Amino acid sequence: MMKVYDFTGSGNGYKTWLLLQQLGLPYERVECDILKGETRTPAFLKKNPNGRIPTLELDDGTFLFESGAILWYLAEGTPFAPASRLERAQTLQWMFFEQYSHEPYIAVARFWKHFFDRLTPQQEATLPDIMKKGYAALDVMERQLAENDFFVGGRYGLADIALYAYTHVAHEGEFDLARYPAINAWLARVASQPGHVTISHKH
Ligand SMILES: N[C@@H](CCC(=O)N[C@@H](CS)C(=O)NCC(=O)O)C(=O)O
Repeated sequence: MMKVYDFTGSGNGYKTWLLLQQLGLPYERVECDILKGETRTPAFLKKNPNGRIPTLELDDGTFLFESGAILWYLAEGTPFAPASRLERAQTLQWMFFEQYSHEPYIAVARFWKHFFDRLTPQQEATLPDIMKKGYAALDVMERQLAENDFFVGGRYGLADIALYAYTHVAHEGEFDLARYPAINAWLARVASQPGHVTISHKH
């Protein structure tokens, strides 16, 4: 059975097992406490040299890391990954956007505010810039979703899973989503997909 190395509350981890749930694939979830450095041990670095969750262990013992790569591997040949060349590229376009322009700001602000009681002086100093860039990513999403029900091809797919993970908990990073009607309507559409489970799902 595949194993997902994960940390409770991680949006990156959530992406992978949300898709596994929706595909109806069995998996074992292995909790790794990143706050205690459990992904930085020599044993874990043999699984993922980058020392992070999510990491997927395949049945043959191969390890895959990076949530986007794991999503792509799991979705290949299923309706979650589009078949056309253009829609595949558009899916990657939004997944790269998520990793470069969205996750580094929205996930980081949420991590600092949700997992720690107080910020370090350095975090306090960089937070305004992080929030500004997070809002810029939400503005981009709002523009796309004002015209489209889902990110690619009018259908729920990998790009939606990748972007849903941290957008739906952005309020935990104190982002105000009230000003984004199209994002809110999309969040509800994603949450109503068959097999959807929440980030606090009990495995
Ligand atoms: N780009 C990576 C980011 C993975 C990542 O940052 N994981 C965090 C938790 S959400 C982690 O494992 N941090 C522990 C550490 O850096 O030691 C992905 O999408 O999988």
